Amino acid sequence: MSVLSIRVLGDPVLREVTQPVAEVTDETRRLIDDMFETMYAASGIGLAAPQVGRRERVCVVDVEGAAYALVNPEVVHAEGPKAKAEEGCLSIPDVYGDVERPGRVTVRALDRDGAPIEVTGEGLLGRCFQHEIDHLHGKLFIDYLSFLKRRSALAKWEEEKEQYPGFIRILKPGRSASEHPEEEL
Ligand code: K2U
Ligand code: ZN
Repeated sequence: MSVLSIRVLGDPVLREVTQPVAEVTDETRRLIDDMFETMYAASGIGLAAPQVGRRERVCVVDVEGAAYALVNPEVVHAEGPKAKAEEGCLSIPDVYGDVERPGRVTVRALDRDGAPIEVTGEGLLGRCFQHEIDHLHGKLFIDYLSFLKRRSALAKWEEEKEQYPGFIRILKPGRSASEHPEEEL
């Protein structure tokens, strides 16, 4: 398994709509495993394939130990009172904003073995499902911000992005911020 580099805002791949996976193969499983390792190295709770420069419709999630590999995921049901919470994105480091989303969603997908699954998530898990599935359709959390808040977020990103030449964020294998807070990932 490998820790991959993360593409950051400005890389056009983050705005592309991903391709459905026709068959879950060993190559798909290798991508999934690398995405989990990359997500953990970045102290994330979710990661979508475009964030590592890939165009397959695949994402991974791990919220408080509830870990899912989702191939061709789609939200088939959204309900409950809408909830607003602050979001960030591994592809837009150090930029945050409040996003309102349905409180509970049901997602249909294929798992790492290609078997159909249906999972319902609420709270942070439900939000993560929605954030990652948005990535697979070229949508980012900043797209939900008001005009003024998006302008402010993008102004901050104009400063932050200088740290990521080529829109590439390099991570250190096997390290998460919590283990090495003194080091920049
Ligand atoms: O896709 C990503 O960039 C990973 C996102 C997933 C996410 C964002 C907002 C809300 C829920 C999930 C995060 O950057 S992972 C970082 C993180 C860690 C703990 C709690 C929230 C976000
Ligand atoms: Zn994100």
